[in-house]
Amino acid sequence: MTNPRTTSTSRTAQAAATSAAGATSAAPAPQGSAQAPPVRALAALEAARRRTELLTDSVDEHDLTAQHSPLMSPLVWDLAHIGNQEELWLVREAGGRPGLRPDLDHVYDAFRTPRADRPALPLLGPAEARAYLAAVREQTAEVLESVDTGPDQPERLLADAFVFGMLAQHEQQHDETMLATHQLRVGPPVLDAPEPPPAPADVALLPREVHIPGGAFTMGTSTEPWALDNELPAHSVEVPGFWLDTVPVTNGAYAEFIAAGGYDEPAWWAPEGWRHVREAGLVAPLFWDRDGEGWTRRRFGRTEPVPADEPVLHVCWYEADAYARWAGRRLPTEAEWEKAARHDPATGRSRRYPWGDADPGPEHANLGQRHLRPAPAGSYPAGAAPSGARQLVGDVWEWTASDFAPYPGFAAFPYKEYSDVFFGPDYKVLRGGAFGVAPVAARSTFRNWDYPIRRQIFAGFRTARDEETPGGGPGPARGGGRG
Ligand code: AVJ
Ligand code: FE
Repeated sequence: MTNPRTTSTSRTAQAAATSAAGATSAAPAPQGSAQAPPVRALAALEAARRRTELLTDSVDEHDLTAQHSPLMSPLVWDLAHIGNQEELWLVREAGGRPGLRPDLDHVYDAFRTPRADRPALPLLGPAEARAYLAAVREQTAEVLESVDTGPDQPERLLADAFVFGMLAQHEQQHDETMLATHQLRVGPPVLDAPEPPPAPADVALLPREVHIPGGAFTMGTSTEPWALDNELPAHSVEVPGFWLDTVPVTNGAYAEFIAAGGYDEPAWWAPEGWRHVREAGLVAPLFWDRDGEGWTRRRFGRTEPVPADEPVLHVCWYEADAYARWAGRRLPTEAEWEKAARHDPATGRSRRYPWGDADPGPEHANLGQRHLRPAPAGSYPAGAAPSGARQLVGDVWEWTASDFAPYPGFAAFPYKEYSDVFFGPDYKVLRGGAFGVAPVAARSTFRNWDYPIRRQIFAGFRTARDEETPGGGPGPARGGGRG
């Protein structure tokens, strides 16, 4: 392709679908992948790069360098930051090479300059940034050919090709961030993708909630080779029995909360949430607009009616928390969420994914930007957890009740600025991953976090209740509305 910016939008979207599947089509394996570490590493890095190109080649120079929201970096900052982190951690630190542009470190250090101030930095232009990423990737390929990535390699960055997996996940996380920038960008649509499959026939028969029996389960992991530091180590957690929504809360259920005056009733809101909702003037999820009695939403440059049966998206933690209280319920804790997503009561062990240990396929979960929206609530029966809960991985990030905290025995690796500096009460944990999360960065142990006021991330939620709390009862799953 000579000029990638002239490719049709549907072709670019198909490219995302292919890249997402490409990195993860390995045969099931109990731990990690059946592929040898270097093969898996190269495939994961290449899949990430195809997606980076899709997201940055689909807009013109102006859109690459503009700031589309003070919450986000210019796309061209994310682009070169991807290359700089690869140079820093893979080429220099793990590969022991001098690197290409150590002088760029301070420009692309996320901690030096907050997102709102990044347009003022002396950034590489789009063409320079693309050339820089290509040059770094050449060195990465040389490092991969010259090092031992076997499990017995004593250098921890290299064992099981961890640093390659870490950088593939880092690039994919910034791809997700850039997808959020695309969603915030105002202008004609440039991304396109096939619609997710319609809801399966049994959706109307699903119970509204599933029961997770009480007892200990293994949270976190000490064996997943590409797990990031905050997922380690595996440890036992006692979780009392509870009930969890079978599916995420839907737009239809959330619209009932709005119609019932949910945004005007302080009793439903945490005190700081009430202050925020008043000050910011929130009345509905981000990107929603009134349309007579109903609602429309803007999605990647298109305006459409809000689909009632789809998991709600672009709500902040305070909105999720208020909805749950209105519904007579609460958000699940992080431990409850992970137990529901991993614990197999038949064997007593924790799975890699809700459906088992096999890497995610298109039948399991809505991941990898194959689609540009969540699938209807109740989709992906093949991805169900042992409890019967669906869509725990994929579709929408799910807010949990929990603050972001280290597990017992946590040790920062390889740098404190990935997780360590964020631990504490300022951030709430999100789990499961959304439609724009790559399979390589989606696991039942993966932890995401953000401020409780943030709505630009692809976040929804589901609700829970204690065994002793009345509620639930019969009736179809409708995403945790009043039953
Ligand atoms: C895990 C999504 C909160 O974007 O701030 C990217 C991921 N860390 N580069 C973020 C990350 C460093 C991180 N989140
Ligand atoms: Fe980063």
